Amino acid sequence: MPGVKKQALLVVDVQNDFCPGGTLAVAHGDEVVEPLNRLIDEFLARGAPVFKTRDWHPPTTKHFAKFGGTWPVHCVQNTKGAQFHPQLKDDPRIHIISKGLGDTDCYSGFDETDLDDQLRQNGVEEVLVGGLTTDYCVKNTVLDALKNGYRVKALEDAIRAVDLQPGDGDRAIEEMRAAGAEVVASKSTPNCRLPISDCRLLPANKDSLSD
Ligand code: VGL
Ligand code: ZN
Repeated sequence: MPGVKKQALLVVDVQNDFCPGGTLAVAHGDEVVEPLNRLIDEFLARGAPVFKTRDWHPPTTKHFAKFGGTWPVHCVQNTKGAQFHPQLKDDPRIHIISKGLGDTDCYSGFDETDLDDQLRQNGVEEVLVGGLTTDYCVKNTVLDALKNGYRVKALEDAIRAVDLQPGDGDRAIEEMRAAGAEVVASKSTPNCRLPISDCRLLPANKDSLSD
């Protein structure tokens, strides 16, 4: 249908270690779960693709401070900290993308993964991105998606920042916007149980009609 972009939802790193109680906990990280669950339901209901990325590090990696990197040990493969938040919707139709498998930081879901191939195979033109963390993996995933030619909507109420330096999250939002991402409220995005071709007629989705 002309003017309608095929969308995918990208849920970035909503894992225990980035949530309160985790080893790299982000303030209010768990608050992204509710808006993202709503969108996961909506996307699945209209047959649109949903991707979850996960940080999936080996026990020894230069990503961790104790081996020369930046971060406390987090999201080690097959540990509880690497599991998705227990309340985050699970469904066999959701594609899982594991990243950070070696010594490189891999802050982007596109870094050393087949995410771009999978999006292309699904005919995706626009991605909605939410999750953790605003200033690292969300930002880098958004910037790479733009570089790879996708339209991007960053879900402002469904992301949270590490804020190693105060203001990092706000600066990351400005960087994403400057690079061409739209920064939107998750509720302004398609929210109906009709196929996308009917969904676009609802007032809440008028923005997906323009271009
Ligand atoms: C992330 C720091 C280290 C992220 C991953 O998911 O944003 N941040 N590893
Ligand atoms: Zn990491």
